[in-house]
Amino acid sequence: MAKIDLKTIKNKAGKEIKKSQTLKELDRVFKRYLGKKGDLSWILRSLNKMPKTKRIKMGKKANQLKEFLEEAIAKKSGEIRKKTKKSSEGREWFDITIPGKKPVSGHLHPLTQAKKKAEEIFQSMGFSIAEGPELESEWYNFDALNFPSEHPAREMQDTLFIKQKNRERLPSTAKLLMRTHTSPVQVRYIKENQPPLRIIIPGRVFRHEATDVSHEINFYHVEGLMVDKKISVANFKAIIKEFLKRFFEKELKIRLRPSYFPFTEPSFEIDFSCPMCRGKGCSICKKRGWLEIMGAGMVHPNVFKNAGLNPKNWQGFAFGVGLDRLTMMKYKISDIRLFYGGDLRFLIQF
Ligand code: FA5
Repeated sequence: MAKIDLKTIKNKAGKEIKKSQTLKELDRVFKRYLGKKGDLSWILRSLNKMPKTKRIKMGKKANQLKEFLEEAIAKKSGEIRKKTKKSSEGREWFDITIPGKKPVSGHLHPLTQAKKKAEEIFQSMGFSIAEGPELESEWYNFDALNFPSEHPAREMQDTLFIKQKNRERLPSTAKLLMRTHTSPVQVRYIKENQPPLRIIIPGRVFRHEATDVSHEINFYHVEGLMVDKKISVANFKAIIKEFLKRFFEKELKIRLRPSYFPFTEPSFEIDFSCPMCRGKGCSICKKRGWLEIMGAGMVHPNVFKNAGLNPKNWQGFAFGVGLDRLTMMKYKISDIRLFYGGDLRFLIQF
C-alpha cells in the first residue's frame, strides 16, 4: 500500500463521505480508510515502529482523525437513512398513502375528430362513406373529371406528379400522381354503384404549394356527391346548411358565388358568414364578413358519361370542402401548419 499522510486522508475521505449517496458507497469509504486494510488503520498499526516522540505526536493526530472520520460517517449514514427511509428490515420504504400519478391518456387528433363528426352528420342524412387511392392515375384525377388535356385548368391544382419511365408515352390511365382532390372517387364510385346514391369521400390530398397559415402541401378534403333523377341546387343548399349548422353547432348564413370547375356546370364557391365575428368583419375573414370554404356545382354531363351513365337520365350535385380550414374555423386556429407539427402543447387542447 502506498504511504499516505494524515492530511491527504482527511481531505480525500472528507470529500468521499460528502459525495456518498447510498449506505453501500459510504461503507466502501469506511473500508478504504478505517477498515482492516484501510489507509488510516495502516498508519495506526505502524505507530509502534516509530520513535517514541514521533509516535506520541503522530498517534494523537491519527486517533483524532479516526474519531473525526467515524463521526462524519455516522452523521452521513443518518442522513442517507433519513432520505431513503429505510425500514428496519432494510427494504425501501414508501408511503402508500401518497396519491398516485394519473397516467396521461391520448386522444384523437383534432382533424380526425372533425372528420368523424362530418361523417356522423352526413351518415345521419343518408350518405355513405366512400374511399379511394391517394396515389391516383392522371385519368381519374383529371381526364375523367372533364379537365381537357394540356388545359390550364390542370394547373389550378398544383400537382405532384410521380416520376415514371417513359412517362410521356404512357396513357393517362397509367400516369401516376398524388391526388389533388378526392373528386376522382366520384367516377370510381359511380362506375361500381348504380344511382340513386349519396356519398361523402373524406381523404388526404396533396398539392405542390408554398405553405402559409392557410395552405399546406398535404391536407384533407371531404367530397360530397348526390345523384338521383331530380336533384337541384336547392337540395345542395339544404344539405350543406344542415351540415354546417351541426358541425359548428350554430346557425350560419351561406352564400353561393358563381365559379368554375371543369367537372361541374354550373359551378360555385360557397362562403359562409364568418363564425368568429358573425359577419361583422374581422382579421380572420379579412374584414369581409364571409369565408370561402368549398367548391361545388351540378355534376357535368361529361363526368356522368365518363362514369358510364347517361346524363339525360341523371342529375346530381357535388362539393369539395377543405376539412382543415373547416376545423380551423371551428376551433379558431390561426395556422394550418399547427395540425401537422406534432406539438403536444397544441394537440392536448382538443
Ligand atoms: C377542389 O379541389 C374541388 N375538387 C372541389 C369541388 C368538388 C368542386 C366537387 C366542385 C365539385 P379547391 O381547389 O377549391 O376545389 O379546393 C377545395 C377546398 O380545399 C378549398 O375551398 C379550401 O378549403 C381547401 N384547400 C385548397 N387548397 C388548400 C391548401 N393548400 N391547404 C389547405 N386547404 C386547401
